[in-house]
Amino acid sequence: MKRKMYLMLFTVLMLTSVIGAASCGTAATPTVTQTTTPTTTVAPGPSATVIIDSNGFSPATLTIAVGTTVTWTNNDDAQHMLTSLSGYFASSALNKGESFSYTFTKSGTNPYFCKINPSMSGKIIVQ
Ligand SMILES: [Cu+2]
Repeated sequence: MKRKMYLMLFTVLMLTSVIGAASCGTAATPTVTQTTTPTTTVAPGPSATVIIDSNGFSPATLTIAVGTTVTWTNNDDAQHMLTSLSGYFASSALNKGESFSYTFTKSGTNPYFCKINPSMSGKIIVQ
């Protein structure tokens, strides 16, 4: 009677270790097929939009995280030309419907103005 109990316990232990070994083998498979992502690939960061119209830049002050790409779109009939005071970016003269994008990689405050209408100014705060 006692011997039968040991035999049963032994069988259960054997089965458990076989299942354990099988699941171990399955879990190890993805590691083998895993590919390394090239370090040169830059993940697309968040984006933000500034609209240019006859009233100026909207929003005039925009706060973003490092890595954000800001796209200015001219919705005005007149041409506008973005110029960064820090020299980080400068667009060509943008006609209505045209856009200019710049990705901010450094934290800081970036004032800018319109070279065609210098009274138009804005600020991008990068945190
Ligand atoms: Cu302008």
